[in-house]
Amino acid sequence: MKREWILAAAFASAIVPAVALAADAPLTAGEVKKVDREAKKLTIKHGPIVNLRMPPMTMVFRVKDAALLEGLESGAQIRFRAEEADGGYLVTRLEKAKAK
Ligand SMILES: [Cu+2]
Repeated sequence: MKREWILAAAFASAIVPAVALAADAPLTAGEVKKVDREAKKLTIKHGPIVNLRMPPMTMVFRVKDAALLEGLESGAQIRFRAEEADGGYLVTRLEKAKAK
């Protein structure tokens, strides 16, 4: 019984962080610098992106779906999720940050 418990604890501590990173990484805060609806691209000044191990910077992302750009203007504060795809970075989730 005790041995099983130790194994379970070891398993959980090894697995949970990886799963949390993949599925449930926190959204990254950012400020929209430029919206290119035609090319489905977004320039974002972003904070650290945990799942991509990326430090804060301003860069261009492609967006998965043009609908993510709806009602978005430069200067907007957002929270977003980005993933690596096809040699670039793709925004897969985006929401407007709550007004301060
Ligand atoms: Cu970046």
